Amino acid sequence: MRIPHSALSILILFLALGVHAQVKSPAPYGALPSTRQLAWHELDMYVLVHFTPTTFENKEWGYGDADPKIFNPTDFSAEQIVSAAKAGGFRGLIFVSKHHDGFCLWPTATTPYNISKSPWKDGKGDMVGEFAKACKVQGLKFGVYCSPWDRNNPAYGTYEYVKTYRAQLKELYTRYGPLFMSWHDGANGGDGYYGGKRETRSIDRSTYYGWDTTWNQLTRKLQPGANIFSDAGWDVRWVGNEDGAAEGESWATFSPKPAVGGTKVGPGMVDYSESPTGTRNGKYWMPAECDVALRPGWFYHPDQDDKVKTPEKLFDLYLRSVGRGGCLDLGLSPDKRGRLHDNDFSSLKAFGNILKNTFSFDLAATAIVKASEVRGKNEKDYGTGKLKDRDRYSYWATNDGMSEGSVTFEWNTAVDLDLIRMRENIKLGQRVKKVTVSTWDGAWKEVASATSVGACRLIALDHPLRTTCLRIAFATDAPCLAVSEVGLFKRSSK
Ligand code: FUL
Repeated sequence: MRIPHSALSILILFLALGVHAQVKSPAPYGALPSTRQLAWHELDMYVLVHFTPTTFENKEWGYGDADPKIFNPTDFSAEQIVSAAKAGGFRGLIFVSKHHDGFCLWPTATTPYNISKSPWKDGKGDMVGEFAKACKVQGLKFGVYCSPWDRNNPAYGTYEYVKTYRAQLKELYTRYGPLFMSWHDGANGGDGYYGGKRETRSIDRSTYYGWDTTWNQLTRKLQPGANIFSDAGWDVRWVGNEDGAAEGESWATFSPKPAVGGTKVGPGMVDYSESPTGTRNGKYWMPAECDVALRPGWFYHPDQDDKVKTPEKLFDLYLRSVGRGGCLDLGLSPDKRGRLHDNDFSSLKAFGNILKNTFSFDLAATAIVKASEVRGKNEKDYGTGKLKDRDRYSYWATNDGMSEGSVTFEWNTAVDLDLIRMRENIKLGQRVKKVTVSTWDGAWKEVASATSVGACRLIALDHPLRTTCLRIAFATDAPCLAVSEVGLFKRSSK
């Protein structure tokens, strides 16, 4: 029987598709990130800018009684601050639109204690707007921090103030375009000016603010792309310290527990003991934000001009935050001019150069790469080429039932490397529980190891390694591996 040519082509196509159809894609494992969290992971680093009357008082926490007239920057430039962040490789900026002192940096209808009472731009300025605009122009994402604690507001402690706080968020959410983050601090209640009463007011953190209502009815509705940051999420958790570092073993998954004596979790109400590590196979996808200031304080103080973190220190923090699957949130402190000091600018720029030069050349690209196995022998969808393509969501996978696997890299001539970057396809969850790095020297010799991987794991070797053959072995509790990147680099000192 003669089969018509067209039917034959269809048959061939069908068989070809059939072969691939046999390989089902891996099932997701455990808690998974949302679209807004995936976008957050892709940022890696952003900055947090503190600039309020507190800067002009040379304090860290304004009491709420500063005269708005002292807020008068002589040479404010959102462009300068945003361009410094950009030169440092930061992809977003959060502006402290209101700190604990209660002064609103935008012309709000919710309190007279705001920027319209300052001489800056004759009371017609809007600093939140200036930062939002500069970020848009320079391609950085924009977010806001609005302190729940307000040491100026006479109504603080009553329901009236909660309504005011919500109205402030509503203004911020509706005036400045899409936000990548809404940042909610845990510092709450205590002494303050409170409209002249100068007293101590305490609130019940678990009931006072009504966070569920605020976040459900305002944040999620008006800014669905904004990640909610607090001590325990909803989207991003505080890492539990202000040193900018997660633990060596760090999971994006987290099962937050109430602090001792409490019943709820939320801003200022969490047992921080697991915040730096997260919870392996935890209930929620709630990765760690690692916050730390470029200077010792969050606000500018002239006597800290020589205490700006060096580019090398920033790179070390990068390894401990981004390199442990979190994001680095670096505090920037404009001075009274409304600009970053030269020392801050130079450090950021030099750090950005180190990052660029370190990651510009991937030695994995020049290697012959072999995997212990490829899922369904389907090189096209799950082969080792996916490890090098810089797509965070394409991946090399093993077959189901194969919870261990390795990739080897071989070069004709020896290469020098001291930094290994690995990523999992986190759309399928955080799966890897162990990584072992070995070189071949007549036998495999282990040179480094790690536990968690997730969105990014950087292993910095103590000494540069000269080798022609490197093996990276992974293990998981999930039915199979789904690794999206292995990059091999040599650190640059500038
Ligand atoms: C803390 C605040 O109390 C600090 O003043 C600063 O804003 C920092 C980022 O968060 O908890």
